Amino acid sequence: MLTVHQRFMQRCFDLARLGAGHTSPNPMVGAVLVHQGRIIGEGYHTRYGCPHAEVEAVRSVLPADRQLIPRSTLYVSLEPCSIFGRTPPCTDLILREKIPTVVVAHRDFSPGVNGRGIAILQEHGIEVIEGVLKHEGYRLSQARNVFVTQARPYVILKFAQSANGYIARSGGQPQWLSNSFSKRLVHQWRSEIDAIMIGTNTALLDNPVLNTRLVPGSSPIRVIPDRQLRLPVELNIFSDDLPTWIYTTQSLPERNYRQTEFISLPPEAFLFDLLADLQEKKVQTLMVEGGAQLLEWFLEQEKWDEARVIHTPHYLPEGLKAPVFNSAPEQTFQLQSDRLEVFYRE
Ligand code: AOF
Ligand code: ZN
Repeated sequence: MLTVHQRFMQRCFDLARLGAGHTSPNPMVGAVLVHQGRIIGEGYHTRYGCPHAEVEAVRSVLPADRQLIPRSTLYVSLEPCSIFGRTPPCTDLILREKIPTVVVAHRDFSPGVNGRGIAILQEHGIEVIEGVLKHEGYRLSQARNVFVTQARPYVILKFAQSANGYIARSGGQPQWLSNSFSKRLVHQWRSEIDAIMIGTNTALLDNPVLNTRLVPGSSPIRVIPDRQLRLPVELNIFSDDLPTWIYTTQSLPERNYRQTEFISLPPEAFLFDLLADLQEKKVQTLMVEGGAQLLEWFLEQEKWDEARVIHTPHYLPEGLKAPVFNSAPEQTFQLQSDRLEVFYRE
C-alpha cells in the first residue's frame, strides 16, 4: 500500500514519463499541486526549452482554485531548479506562489542545483520533504544525473539472446530472435533515446536502418565507431535522411554522404573520447545494440548504466556468447514468449 505522499509522487512520475523522448538533455519531470487530498493542478516538462513541470502545474490551476495555492502541497519528482537555464528558476515560482510545502523524490545533480534548490526553499521557511519514492525518482532522473556528473551519456546496453545464451545481432532477418512484442518495445525505446550505437562488424553484416518505425516518434542519431573507415556508402544508414555520426581514427573522407558527419579522434582512448564527444554534443542517452565485442567493452570499462536483455526461447546452433550479469535483474517483464530483464550497474 502506498502512503498518501507516495501516491501523489507516483502521479508525478506518470506525468513525467509523458515527456519521454522530448526533454533531453533535460530530465523528465512531473509535478502535482494538492489541496486537502484533491489535485488542483498538475503538469510535466513537455519538451526541452519549454516550461518546467512546476510552472505547468501552477498554470493548470483553475481560477476558482488559485486562492488555494498558498495552502497546498507541491509534489515534484525532481528537486526544483534554482538556476536560470532556458527558463527561470522554479524556486522563484514556488516562493512567489507562497506554496508552504514541497515534496521531492530526488535531487537534481545539475551544477548550481544539487541541493541548492531545496536549501533556498528551506531558508524561506518552506517545508521540504525529500526522498519520497526516492529509488524510483532516482531511476527517473538517472540519465540526466549521469549526463551532468560523468561527462558521458547515460548508456543503455540492449541485446537479445537465445535460450542457450548466444547473442542475436540487431538487424538481419535470420538472426532476429525476439518476438513482435519485443520488437515494438525496442522501437519505443529508440523513440525515447538520443543516439543509438552499433559496432562496425554489426553494421557490415546486418546492414540495419536503426530508425524508429513500429511506433510514432523520432529516430535516434546513429553512431558508429568505424576506426578504419570500412563501411561502404551503399549501407542503409547512409541512404536515408536521418543523421549518422561516424567516428574514425582516419582523416576525414572527401566525398559527401547525405546527413552523415565524420568525426576524427586519436586512436589511444578512442571510445572514451567518443563518449565525451557525445556528451559535449548533448547526447544524454545512448543505447548500444551490439555486437558482442562492443557490449563487452562497455561492460569491462564500466561505462554502462542499464542493460535491457531480451531472453528468447529460440536456440542458435552457434554464435557469440551473450554477456552475463552477476547480479539479479531489477525488473523482469514477460513479453509473451520473450522475457525482458533490466539490470543496473551499481
Ligand atoms: C525543474 N523542473 O520540470 C525540469 C527541471 O535550461 P532549463 O531552464 O530547462 O533548466 C535546466 C535545469 O532545470 C537543470 O537543473 C535541469 O536538471 C532542470 N530541469 N527542473 O525544476 C523541471 N525539467
Ligand atoms: Zn525548474
